[in-house]
Amino acid sequence: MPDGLLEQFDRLIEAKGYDNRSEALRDLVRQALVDQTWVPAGGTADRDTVAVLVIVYDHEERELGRKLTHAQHGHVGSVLSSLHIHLDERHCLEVIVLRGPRDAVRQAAEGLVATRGVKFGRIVRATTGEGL
Ligand code: NI
Repeated sequence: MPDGLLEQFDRLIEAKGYDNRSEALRDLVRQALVDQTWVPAGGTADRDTVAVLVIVYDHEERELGRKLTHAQHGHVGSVLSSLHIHLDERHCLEVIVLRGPRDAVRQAAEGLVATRGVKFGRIVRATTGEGL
């Protein structure tokens, strides 16, 4: 590895609080392997996986609260749990944990984020940890 690159890497891992390069490298490799399982062209469409979804929406707009709850019931095999927080009189934040075959989880998560009226949506493409 070029010296300049290694120096930058050492500064990065110190800033992130790693004890040594090995720890940091292990995390980078694991992250790359998890990311790879989510690549659409990968042969892992049926792989058991986990995703965490965060959405913020106005529950009074277009009956959105009801629609989003209805959509989650439609994916009852994938939705493991959800946490609902009333942020103010209108806005809600939900954290939804999904598990199941990769493409089913992806479809459920992306469908919820794409629901009209959702103001913020972020999907964390995670893993069951198996094999890492
Ligand atoms: Ni609410």
